Amino acid sequence: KQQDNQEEQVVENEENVKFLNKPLVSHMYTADPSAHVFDGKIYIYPSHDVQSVVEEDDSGAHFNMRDYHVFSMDDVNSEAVDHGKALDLDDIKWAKRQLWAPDAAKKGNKYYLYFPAKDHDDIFRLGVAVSDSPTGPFTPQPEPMKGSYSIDPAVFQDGNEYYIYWGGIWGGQLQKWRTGEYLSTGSSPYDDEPEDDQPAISPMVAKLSGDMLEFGEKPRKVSILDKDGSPITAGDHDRRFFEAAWVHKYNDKYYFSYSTGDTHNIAYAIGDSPYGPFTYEGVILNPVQGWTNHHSIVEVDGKWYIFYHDTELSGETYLRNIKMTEMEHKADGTIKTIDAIVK
Ligand code: FUB
Repeated sequence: KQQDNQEEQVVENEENVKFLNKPLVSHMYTADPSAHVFDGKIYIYPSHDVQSVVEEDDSGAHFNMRDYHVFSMDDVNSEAVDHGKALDLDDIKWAKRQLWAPDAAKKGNKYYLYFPAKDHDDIFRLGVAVSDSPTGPFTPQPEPMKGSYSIDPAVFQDGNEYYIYWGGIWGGQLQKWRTGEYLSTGSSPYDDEPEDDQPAISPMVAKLSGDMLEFGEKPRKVSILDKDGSPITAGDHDRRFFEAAWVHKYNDKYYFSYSTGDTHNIAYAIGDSPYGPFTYEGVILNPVQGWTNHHSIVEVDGKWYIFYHDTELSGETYLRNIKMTEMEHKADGTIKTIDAIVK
């Protein structure tokens, strides 16, 4: 029965051929698309993947990105327009390498680009850059956000409040911050993880300060719970948080979605507050081509869309291309699982 349902969902999703399996950008490699509607237009803030001379390793050092471009779309059926370089690594004093998955927010007439990068000690920090335009250029702050660490910032606006979520394990270093300090017990990114039967490492959240440039409060852990109220465990690789946090609100519920990393799902959990706890519900997007899976979810003209990436154009896991497809909330508030694998 469950299999029948899954097949039904796949067939329904295939009807949206307009969106499926079509790279939105093909003149350069793009990944980790964070999409927003600002002033009636879709803006996409992706990573800019490049071929690197850095050798591939388990910490993802070969994802050695050096700048960001911003793209816009007039509507979901129009082409993604490249607005050129919006921020360059050379202009970020504190950052040494690896400009990973960014996000953006608008407050008043200003636009804020949030991004992770390794500092000069090779520790991931989060930075902010500011612009008067959604497409940049963005001027980076001279220092990373105070007390920030790890990767994949995502900003969610709820009324007048802005919340920043972040974190990623393994190459994203979140497991090294379990004590509140950076502690590395070994050279492998897999060191420092909890035992399999212990609660998984939690992503983090904090309200942003009024000026959007710092955490406005002490960061909190985001709990992802099983239906019985117990935390998802570190050994539960099909469901535990890995990276790529995103939050959207639907019918007054908060949906926390994320990548499960080595099991390649975009999974989600539902809660009653932006701080959580969130109860695990299921998979939004089944594994796509390539190792990483990273998404954003946005409402455009009353319909919901998921932006994601795969490796259709290159076949290389670190040279990705962004895509989008429609996403549907069912009457009971759960989300239909999407299968977007390139066949
Ligand atoms: O793009 C570099 C990293 O790969 C991102 O920060 C992760 O989410 C994964 O997509």
